[in-house]
Amino acid sequence: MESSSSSSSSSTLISSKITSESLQKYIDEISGLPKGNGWSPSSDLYLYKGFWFYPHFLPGAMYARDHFQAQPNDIFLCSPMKTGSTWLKSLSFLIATRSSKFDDSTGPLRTMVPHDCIPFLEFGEYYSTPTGPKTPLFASHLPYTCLPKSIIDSGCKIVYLCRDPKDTYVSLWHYFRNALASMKPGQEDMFVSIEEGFEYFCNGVSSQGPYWDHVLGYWKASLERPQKILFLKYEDMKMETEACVKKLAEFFGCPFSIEEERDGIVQEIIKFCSFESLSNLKVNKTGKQMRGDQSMENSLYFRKGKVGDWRNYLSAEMGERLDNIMEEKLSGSGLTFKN
Ligand code: PAP
Repeated sequence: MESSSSSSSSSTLISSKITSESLQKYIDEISGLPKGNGWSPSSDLYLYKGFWFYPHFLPGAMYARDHFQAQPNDIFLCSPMKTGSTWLKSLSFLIATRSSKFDDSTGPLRTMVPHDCIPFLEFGEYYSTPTGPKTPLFASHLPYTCLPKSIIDSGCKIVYLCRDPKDTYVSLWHYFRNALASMKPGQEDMFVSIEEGFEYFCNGVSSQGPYWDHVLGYWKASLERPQKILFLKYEDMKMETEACVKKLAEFFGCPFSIEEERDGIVQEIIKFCSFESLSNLKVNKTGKQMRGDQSMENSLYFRKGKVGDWRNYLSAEMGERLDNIMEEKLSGSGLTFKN
């Protein structure tokens, strides 16, 4: 599964071409957007095309909107935050690079956090060029309607991953609180309580929220173009990992051969990408990433990796309330998060 040279050149374009002039243009655009509470006194959310974003997501997203030229063979791994993208990226990276020997293709994942193995569309300013095997894979947290037009026009394939909103919320709250503690020690005390953050989430005010609109955008698109958009849920990936990995390989256009299955390649990929295995790699345990001028621990991407952990943080009533909101918002769509 080879990357088109043009896809790697378009990604390079994003990383290197946000000049201070265009950055200023985007900063001006952002400053004109409606603001919302960003869950801590030091950050605001901005309403862009109907979704709330932290400002560091936006210049890259706007640059991609204006300049990103997708190639038909590019494949996008899209997800709202904290729905399992680290896991999806690892699995997809190994599926796509397995033509080199398995030990060779795991190489980059042994030394780089999975996010650094696949370029992030909207993180132009943070994007570092992957040093491992090239793939046609890109990642994005952007809602469907915020994707650069050329991705849709070029008929690119998209894998979308979402997760039960209750676990997503709990994961999101911990991630931002811990990231604050890691990057600005002491400030985590000013972060919203889990109950307060829940109110914001239920009102749609969360990073790339409303969560239900993010999910619905891709769900509807996947119904319209099922051959181009593969819609996955974290819970299904947990329960039927092998079936999901095979589905991914088929969707990417590189199904596992009978020989590969016989040789246990599918199982090797699953084992290498399991929570236990990835979270215990040195790079993910003790490594750090630069985010602008601040460093952030890679271990923040690995917390528990469990289904149903929300029960340890939210009351049954809170869970029911969010379930009811989702049911109402998704009604008539054919999509449900009920177990
Ligand atoms: P991101 O939005 O910052 O990229 P993302 O990877 O989408 O985060 O989601 C993180 C969640 O996936 C965490 O869930 P938790 O907070 O409920 O624990 C994280 O633990 C979980 N996760 C990370 N790696 C794996 C994995 N290999 N298998 C299963 N879950 C994982």
